Amino acid sequence: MTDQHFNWISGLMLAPELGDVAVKVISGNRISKEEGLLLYEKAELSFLALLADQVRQRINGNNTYYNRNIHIEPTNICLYNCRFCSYSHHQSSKSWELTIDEMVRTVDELHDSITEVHIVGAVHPGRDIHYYTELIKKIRVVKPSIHIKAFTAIEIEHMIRKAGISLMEGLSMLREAGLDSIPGGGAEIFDEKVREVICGKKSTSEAWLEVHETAHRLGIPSNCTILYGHIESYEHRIEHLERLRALQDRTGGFNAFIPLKFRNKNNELSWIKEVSVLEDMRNYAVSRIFLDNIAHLKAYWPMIGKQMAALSLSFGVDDLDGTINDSTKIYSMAGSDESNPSMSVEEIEQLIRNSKRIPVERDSVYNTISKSQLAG
Ligand code: V47
Ligand code: SF4
Repeated sequence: MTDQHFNWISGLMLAPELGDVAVKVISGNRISKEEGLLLYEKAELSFLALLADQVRQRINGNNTYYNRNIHIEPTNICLYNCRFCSYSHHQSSKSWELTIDEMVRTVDELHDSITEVHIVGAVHPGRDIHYYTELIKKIRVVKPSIHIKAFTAIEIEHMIRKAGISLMEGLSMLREAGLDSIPGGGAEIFDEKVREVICGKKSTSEAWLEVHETAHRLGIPSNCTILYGHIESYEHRIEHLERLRALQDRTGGFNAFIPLKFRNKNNELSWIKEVSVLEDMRNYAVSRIFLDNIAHLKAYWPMIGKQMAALSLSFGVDDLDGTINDSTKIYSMAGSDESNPSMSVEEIEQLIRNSKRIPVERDSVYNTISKSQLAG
């Protein structure tokens, strides 16, 4: 810790225990669950921003990452009926499913500059792993080098269970078919009592963690998420982060953490008021400070809107996901701020430069594809 840091901490009117946390964070030491909770409950937002910024700067310098991707949602027909979900056929007047040929055609028609296809949909009761390995293999044929990031742990657990094989066998099959990584969805909140209320029938937290741990052991990296701002408490959030941090200590397989803000339109939890933007920023900052072993913190801009995503860069965020196309229904139906989520490379880079950060186009595992200049 430098003299400048010391002067900065001494100059703040802090409760002594917050001063101790600040010293730990600035010295690059890990904070405990209790200290994480203290930050959620007691710390001023400006203090959190300063600490989160220190961690972001240490891990990622001034780089802010994005990639060129497309989202495909295969179906809205779902075995489960999560109460926060606005997307599944239970909440909609229409059930729909894309055929393998339709999805492959979408990928085939993509411009070559798209580097990643992200595939997440509902848990279709009739589709098992053989269906999905065929989809991946066919995508590989038309775009051999595209990165395929597909299926939440919940979709994976169901497709493998339905086929009556082990997780290790199923994930190996997906990898051999061409799956490159796994997105972070389906984690929601790990506390089983809260989970029971908001998505009772869905796979357990243990199952979610087991899918990711097994994938990491097979060399398949993944992302992780939290769904926050519904009925959970700060204790539940810290407990969730702690379980992710512990898994990351064992495997190192998580690339990025993505906090997903609960949106309340058109679902069974619509009576819950959405949390404020200040709360979103508090959550980004505490996540950045607590998850010292996950390199990237992603703001999923189609969910919170472009302006809030820009603001989040001052609260620990270093990744804005991708340029994305306009087919993302999971959030638009839940009331996200972007009804037509797409951003051109020029727009995303300008947004990053306006925050005095360096735009870096990345591949799906955070290798640099191109790096722009700060000025602009
Ligand atoms: O698991 C569903 C969330 C997730 C709502 O890995 C909702 O790069 C808020 O996997 N309000 C799926 N959230 C999304 C997902 C994802 C998204 C972006 C990036 C990545 C990545 C993964 O969407 C679900 C659930 O947590 N969700 N409904 C809602 N009403
Ligand atoms: Fe199905 Fe996913 Fe919606 Fe739950 S969140 S009902 S698993 S589509």
